[in-house]
Amino acid sequence: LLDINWFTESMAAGHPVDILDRHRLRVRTEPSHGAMVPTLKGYACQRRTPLQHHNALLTDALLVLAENAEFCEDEGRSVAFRRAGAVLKALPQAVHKMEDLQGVPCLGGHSQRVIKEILEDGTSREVEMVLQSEQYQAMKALTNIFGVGVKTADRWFREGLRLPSDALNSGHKLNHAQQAGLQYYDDLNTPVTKAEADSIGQIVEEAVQAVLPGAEITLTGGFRRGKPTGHDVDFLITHPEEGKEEGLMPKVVSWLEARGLLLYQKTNINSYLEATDGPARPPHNMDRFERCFSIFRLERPRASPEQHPQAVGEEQPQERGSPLGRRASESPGWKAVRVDLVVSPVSQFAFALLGWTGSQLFERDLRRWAGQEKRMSLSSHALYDSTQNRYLRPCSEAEIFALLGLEFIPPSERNA
Ligand code: DCT
Ligand code: MG
Repeated sequence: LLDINWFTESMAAGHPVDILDRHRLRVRTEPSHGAMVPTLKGYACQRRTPLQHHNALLTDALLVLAENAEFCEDEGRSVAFRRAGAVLKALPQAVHKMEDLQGVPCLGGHSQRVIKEILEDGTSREVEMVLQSEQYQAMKALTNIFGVGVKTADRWFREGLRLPSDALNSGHKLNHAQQAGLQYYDDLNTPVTKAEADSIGQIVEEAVQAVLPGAEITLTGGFRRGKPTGHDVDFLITHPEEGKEEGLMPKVVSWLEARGLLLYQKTNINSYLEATDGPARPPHNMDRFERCFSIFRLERPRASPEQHPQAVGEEQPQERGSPLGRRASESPGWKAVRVDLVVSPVSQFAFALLGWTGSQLFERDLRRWAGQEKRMSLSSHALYDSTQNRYLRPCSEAEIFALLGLEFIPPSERNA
């Protein structure tokens, strides 16, 4: 006789189920012939996803399709390709044939066709076509401008703009973020290293201690997950005494500006109030912490002439598409770096830390798991249990995972 709990758990774990006849079901708990990992689970927050994985050829291809779908404002398709890529990152070995993927969840028909073609021919025609397409290349270049989202880039593309320099010469009125995005385009599209993130961390630490002794800063985002580089540096700031953190950001910003360390900044005030906002998540899952989007002016460590041979007279080529692009030789002393500063009251710190550590897909699946599997609502501020009609008050990331009925996944394995 069937133990229904065992059966549903096996289903949830992704084991294939065969219907033998109307009285008998068989759950295949052993890998069927050739299958590698039939037990990978369907939500990214149930899986361990290391930074280094074995299927980069496939995940890079799926990422191109995900980006392209995003450029076409087809979020559903984009997420489907991202989910397919994410599940491949969690596999313990390289995929060589389609049978290796038996029992692996999250692979839709389109993703499977692309994977099959790459396994057989080495490349996917569709991916190659996207990479060659004028639209993809232009959208990529235009959305790489800080301050330019998909909607703006799409409008510009329809008007005939292709390169960042076109945006500059088009006569469009650009907002401050876009102006900064164009001015520092090359630097902002050069990955930020961990060493640079650490240097910025020291500056932020000094600024924060100067204006609020006892405040604590934590490096979040990709660097907390162990990435060696990132597109920006994310910091979370709090103070062990609730309320002390109020009004902190403008003071930190003033301290930094007074020392000429900021090339750009825009601060949003904290607008989260549990009593008025309630457990529903705001649109686009944006949190409502006090947040500063900034561009730091980071002094470069002095290099000896051997390390920078071009410094002794050689011209550096200017990159194609670099609009106001400073040449490295024009201002070799510093680099523009995107930095996000977020202030959280200590009572919300665990949620903020979990929400700001990512990856984006890991976060998305945490929220989806909470809602669909647990009837809870998770944000970067709070966890609300709709069954008990009350907020739960965990004090650490580990407690949040436990309340959600999930095994704790450390940051280094949240790279979905
Ligand atoms: N985040 C999220 N949903 C988004 C955007 C961000 O949950 N739509 C969270 C997860 C990561 C964190 O915020 C910081 O965002 P990014 O800096 O964009 O991501 P990252 O993982 O730090 O990537 P990178 O290393 O390129 O900065
Ligand atoms: Mg980041």
